[in-house]
Amino acid sequence: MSIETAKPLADVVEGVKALFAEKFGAAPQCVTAAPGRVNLIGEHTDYNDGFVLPMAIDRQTVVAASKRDDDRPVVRLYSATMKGAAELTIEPDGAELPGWAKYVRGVIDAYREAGVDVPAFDAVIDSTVPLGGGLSSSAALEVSLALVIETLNGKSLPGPQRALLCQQAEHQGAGVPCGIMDQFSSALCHADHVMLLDCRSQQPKMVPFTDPTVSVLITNSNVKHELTGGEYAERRQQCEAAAAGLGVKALRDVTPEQLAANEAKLDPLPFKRARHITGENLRTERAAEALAASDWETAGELMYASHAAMRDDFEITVPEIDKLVEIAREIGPEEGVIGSRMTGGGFGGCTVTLVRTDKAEEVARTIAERYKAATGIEATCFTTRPAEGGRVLES
Ligand code: GAF
Repeated sequence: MSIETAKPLADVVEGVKALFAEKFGAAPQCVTAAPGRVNLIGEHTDYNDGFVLPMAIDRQTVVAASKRDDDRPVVRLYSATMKGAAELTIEPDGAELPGWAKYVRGVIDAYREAGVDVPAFDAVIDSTVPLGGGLSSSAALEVSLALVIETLNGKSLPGPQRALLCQQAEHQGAGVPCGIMDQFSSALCHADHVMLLDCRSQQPKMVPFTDPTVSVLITNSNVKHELTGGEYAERRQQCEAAAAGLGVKALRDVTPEQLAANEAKLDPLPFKRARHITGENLRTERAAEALAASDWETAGELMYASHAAMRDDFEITVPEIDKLVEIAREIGPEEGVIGSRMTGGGFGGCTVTLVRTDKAEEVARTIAERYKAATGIEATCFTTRPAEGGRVLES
């Protein structure tokens, strides 16, 4: 097993342009790209008005597009990733769409509701973001499409507004009541930085992450991650119920000590959920400080503590994911592992592990081997450094 490498961005761009010419008979007017993200710490805190610490990964969704030159008010799409086509009317018509095209529907509707004129266009989409791995492939699609709409009608929106419209797209198009982390990451992250986002003020603070001796290893458990399954919405409701029980606007407003002192006000389940959130907010702020100070030992401990809280209190991990973190911890700092935890919404997907760069290949190999032996499943691993957020590549 070796660390996977993705097709370079330049090759993906050439590929979508060539496919666009083949499908639609001309060169595209614009090409946009938006990345997936990995969250280093701060899980399920975003919709609790709390803190998250994601970074963009160097896996992207690329879209080539042109305005249509006839009168049909439609968007024609071809997805190289899904090997399928879809046609959408600009005005929503309730037509059944393939899953991936619902995100496009969501973006078009969100922009129109915000008063943006969405032109009829043709587009080809390709992506190197793993699908269903908790790495925000949907946010990458939304943000790259949002940039197409803005480019084709000649009006660029501020990044935070773009991210919020994409969040609305996810709510309406996919029916997932997500927070703001994924779309803010895909729209606003910078290369060589992680983003400490206060989800209440919606003010991102960029924290440099440039130490070449440390890399981010992403390990896909290849256990499917489906946020539309209802558990995500259920966690969100449980957090809101806990905040109501404590008489606060959001769990952001409660410290772990205040929660402990008010345990009697909550049923055991909302109490456990709140214990994860209140602790995770603190851990996230501390991890941002540790990262900025290259205090890797503290950062690693915070990641393990975060994982334990997601497993025991928030109950969003699965045995395969717990196994991956356990293996990483067994490998330990001597052999290059700084810290590890599940990343993303949960119920499968990926772990994020901070590793010593010179040992990354060996760590990935050991994790994959031991994981295969324990579960019978092939993990896939790749390393990444903090990448650039969504942008227009050609117009
Ligand atoms: C998913 C959601 F889309 C995010 O908003 C966030 O809540 C995350 O799960 C959990 O931290 O990715």
